[in-house]
Amino acid sequence: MRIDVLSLFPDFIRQAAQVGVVGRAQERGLLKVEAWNPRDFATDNYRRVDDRPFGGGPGMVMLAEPLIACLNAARLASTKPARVICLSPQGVPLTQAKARVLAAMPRLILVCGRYEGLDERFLEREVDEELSIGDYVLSGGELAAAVLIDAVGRLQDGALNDAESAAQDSFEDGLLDCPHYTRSEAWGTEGVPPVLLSGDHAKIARWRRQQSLGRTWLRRPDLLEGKVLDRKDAELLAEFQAEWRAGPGKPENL
Ligand code: 9D3
Repeated sequence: MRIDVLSLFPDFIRQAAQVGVVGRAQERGLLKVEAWNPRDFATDNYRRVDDRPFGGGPGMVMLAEPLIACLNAARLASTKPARVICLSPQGVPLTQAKARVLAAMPRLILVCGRYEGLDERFLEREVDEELSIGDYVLSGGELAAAVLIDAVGRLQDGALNDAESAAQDSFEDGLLDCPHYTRSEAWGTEGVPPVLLSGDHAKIARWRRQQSLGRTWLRRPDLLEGKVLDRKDAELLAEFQAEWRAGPGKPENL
């Protein structure tokens, strides 16, 4: 898969795409990330990429022309058909389901906004969809693009080791992950749920599933909303809820 990114901070994108699983995917030839700077395609003497908004008001808007020229140059770098995505606070939310769809595409071109945003006509004419990464305010689209590249890059065939396998990911079955523990010099086994030290693998699997269900209920009840639990899961959650209501009863204890 190929991902081209239009950004006024191309070095940030290049750096981000060299880290961890995504960096390794690039080294393995599973993914190619290339960054393009719209400023390199500005034609005036000042290399301007922004201007004041029609109608007045505070802030600046990204000019269409440098973006169009930059997009055309990026398109010509490969014959693969590309889906053009703008990272924007006005976009539909990025989800794991969306990441899976995008990961199966041969090529994406990501457009990162700065200032107050892009000229709406560029969005209408050149952009296929707008994506947001959540309901908080960033100062530009670059971090959001890095998030999308990470989510999509790790889904490329061969990007993950067996241990990292995407199948066991928290969001792949719509639940939060269970707590994890390992050896500690300072704490020994203090505070480790005894079941994890019991060696009873069926009991351990049951405990982990119950923790996943319980934490999802406490922290992300929205994830349980549209979900039908089978008999076993419903039982595990009911038991968790009973214990939680009897016990300290505070989410911060989880
Ligand atoms: C006047 C209101 N604006 C500033 C507070 C709107 C605004 C413009 C541009 C807010 C943020 C941005 C820059 N953000 C992104 O480019 C962005 C983003 C985000 O802010 N949150 C979540 N996902 C994304 S994807 C791109």
